Amino acid sequence: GTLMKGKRGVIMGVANKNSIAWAIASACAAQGAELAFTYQGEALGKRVRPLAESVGSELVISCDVSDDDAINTTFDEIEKVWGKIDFVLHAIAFADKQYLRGRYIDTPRDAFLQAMDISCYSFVAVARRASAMMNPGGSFLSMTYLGAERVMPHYNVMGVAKAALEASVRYMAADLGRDDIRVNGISAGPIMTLAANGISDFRYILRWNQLNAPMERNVTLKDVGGSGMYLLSDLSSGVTGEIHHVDCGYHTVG
Ligand code: 0WD
Repeated sequence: GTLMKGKRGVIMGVANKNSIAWAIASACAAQGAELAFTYQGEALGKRVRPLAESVGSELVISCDVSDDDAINTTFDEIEKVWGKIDFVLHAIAFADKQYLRGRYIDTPRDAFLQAMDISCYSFVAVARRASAMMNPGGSFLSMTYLGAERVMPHYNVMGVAKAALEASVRYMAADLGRDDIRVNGISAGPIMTLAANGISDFRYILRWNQLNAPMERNVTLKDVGGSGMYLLSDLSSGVTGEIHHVDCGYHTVG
């Protein structure tokens, strides 16, 4: 396809081929988008580089989003090569695994702040820097989960961080709308990725969703890839400040 021909975007948060970021990146590349990738740490860099090369990407940059200097340096580097960009995917979250179990109220201050910093504030910091080099018609997208809206077992501090992320999406959409830049989130159903592995009883959550979702199955990487491509492309040109559920309908019943 050619739906994203002529568009340039930055993909943040690929850890491996099962990452949601990679699914969305592949869908965008298949529609002709030109991509840059950022990753956290050299261990992941080794996994990301071949994936990036497979879609013809030459911009593959290390960026720890808890570091403002790293964010600025990364986008400076991209600006030097491309000048302008058209979209950014933020598919990054982190909370200390130790607190993705047990009682939410036992979350210590430092673990709370770290989850908020990496899972919510980083999207704001990225959008501030990246919007300064974004063409009109641009699009920002982040990833969230139903645990932002309701209590889900073990999601705990991440649910609170995702609630803040979803509110951020709405405020960011208000800030950037006049520049014809859109900001949205996808609330994905559970998918077995590296990050999901950190949540205890994740297999049980997958099974529960499969049994109870209207579509009687779990969402696939391909499902999320397609919806992500839509929100990053001009197909969704009138959509902003939206949290779009891609969960086989589970949010309507669960
Ligand atoms: O069921 C799921 N997998 C769902 C995931 C359902 C709904 C939402 N999501 C969200 C996640 O919360 C996250 O925001 O989707 C996003 C992508 O997650 P993923 O694809 O499930 O997970 P993964 O493939 O592990 O990629 C997330 C990556 C990290 O991987 P690990 O597992 O090593 O933490 O986020 C990156 C890292 O590569 N990351 C960072 N990148 C830059 N700077 C940082 C950081 N400080 N921290 C984590």
